[in-house]
Amino acid sequence: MDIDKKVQLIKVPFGLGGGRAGTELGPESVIKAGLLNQLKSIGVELAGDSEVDCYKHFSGIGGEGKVKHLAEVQEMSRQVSEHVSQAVSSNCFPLVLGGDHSVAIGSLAGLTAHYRNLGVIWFDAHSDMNTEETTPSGNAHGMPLAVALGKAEYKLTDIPGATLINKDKLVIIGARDIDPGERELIRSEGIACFTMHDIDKLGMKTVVEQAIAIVGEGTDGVHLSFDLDSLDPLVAGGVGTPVPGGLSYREAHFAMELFAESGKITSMDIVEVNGVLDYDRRTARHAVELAASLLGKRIL
Ligand code: HAR
Ligand code: MN
Ligand code: MN
Ligand code: MN
Repeated sequence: MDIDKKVQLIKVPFGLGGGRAGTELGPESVIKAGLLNQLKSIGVELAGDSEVDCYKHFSGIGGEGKVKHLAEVQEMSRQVSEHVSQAVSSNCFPLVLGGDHSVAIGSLAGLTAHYRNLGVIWFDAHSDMNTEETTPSGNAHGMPLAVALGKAEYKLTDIPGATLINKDKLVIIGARDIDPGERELIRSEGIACFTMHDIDKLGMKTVVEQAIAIVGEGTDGVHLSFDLDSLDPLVAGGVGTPVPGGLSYREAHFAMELFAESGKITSMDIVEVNGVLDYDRRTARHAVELAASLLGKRIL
């Protein structure tokens, strides 16, 4: 990133897009794990922080319809979009602390209001591309990319000022749990998706180079959305939907350093840290380290 940009912290204590209680504690958890001190120690200045006023209390009851808590997800996204948009207007780097991954709907909406050609890097065990028709769970955190690409009924363009993201400027990294409807969409749309298998074969260095080649050209901003479940559950077990066979801490950390070196990333989400399941805060501490590395922390 542009190191003289200040970071605007946007806390989104929202967990209704996921199926388990605890993700709404994510922002608090990541801050308690030392985010502010980390940023200070690497010389990143904080412009300020704001908290999105959303439904803080988890309710397992889903409500009507194919997607649980859709109305709440939509209202939260609209608000996150405003906060993110405001941060970009003030020439800040938005750092969004979720919350479950549905908060990224709001991030992407706020970003596309400013960047006409936004690139998106999506670290995740999942591909988050289910529609209302294909979702096996009804949980909105499995849908943000379908919303952003305009493939679901609920579309990013339902949020004032937003435009859809470009499927040719989206790269998924770390996937290993893809539903049938998502697989079809990834194939038919030709979306770049580096699965764990690809990472094993190519190595993280090549994967990141290829990702940067895709999003680095013809974009005016690049958002990096980091779902902590991209990490292996043995490393980061404090997430709601763990999937074995994930990224090592070392791979993820190296990827953040490489993206930092590219100077291309203009915003970031940290999502799916579950404050209840992450009883020893290990996952939150990893999140802090990874964010710091993306923002320019150097070992030497
Ligand atoms: N694909 C599954 C579904 O749609 C699981 C999605 C889990 N999503 C997240 N975000 N944790 O990546 O329900
Ligand atoms: Mn996700
Ligand atoms: Mn995930
Ligand atoms: Mn999850």
